[in-house]
Amino acid sequence: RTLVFATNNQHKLEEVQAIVGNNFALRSLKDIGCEADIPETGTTFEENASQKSRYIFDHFGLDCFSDDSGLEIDALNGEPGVYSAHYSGTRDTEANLQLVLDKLGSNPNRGARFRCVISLILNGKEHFFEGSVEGTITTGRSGKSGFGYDPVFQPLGYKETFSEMSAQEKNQISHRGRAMEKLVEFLNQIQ
Ligand code: ITT
Repeated sequence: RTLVFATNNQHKLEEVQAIVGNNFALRSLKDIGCEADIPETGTTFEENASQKSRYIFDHFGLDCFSDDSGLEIDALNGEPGVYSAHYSGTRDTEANLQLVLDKLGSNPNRGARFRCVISLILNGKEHFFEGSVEGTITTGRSGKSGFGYDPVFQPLGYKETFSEMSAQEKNQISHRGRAMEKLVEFLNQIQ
């Protein structure tokens, strides 16, 4: 089975490729010649995930899935949430991360979660898969691997941030790993 993964985020693509392995072939937006900046105008992960997968289905007629994800911080009323990719007004990871640290300051309430919603369109029908991981926002950055807010996110029950973990360790407990696990299980059941 071949599926398009509707993302422009190379890190998401690598994480997801490692999860699906040889189970099915992934095609990127580049592979199908899609250079459009797919509009994301929703106010929920579900809406944005739908917009991305529907765009591919409507324009290319291909089976596909998309990932909309982000970081929800309790003390910031769930921000950055759907605005995680451009919280500071730019897509600069450093600036976004620094804004989160500045807004939290020395606030002792540092609870947060990563959420991921996947929209799969198979034969024109949409299915959703969700995953989340609880944790805390550290006071400074630690680690080099991963992407986005990984250097400041410490999952519950662990002493390391996502950036201090291997890709495999992160995938085992992450929001994306959990959502993808459900998607793979669904595909295995119907084929
Ligand atoms: P696509 O829409 O092209 O898939 P994107 O990066 O714009 O790529 P989103 O709109 O879903 O994706 O924004 C997700 C943002 O949330 C991402 O850019 C990171 O800032 C953050 N994020 C999501 N998952 C993350 C993870 O596993 N580790 C660190 N940050 C993450």
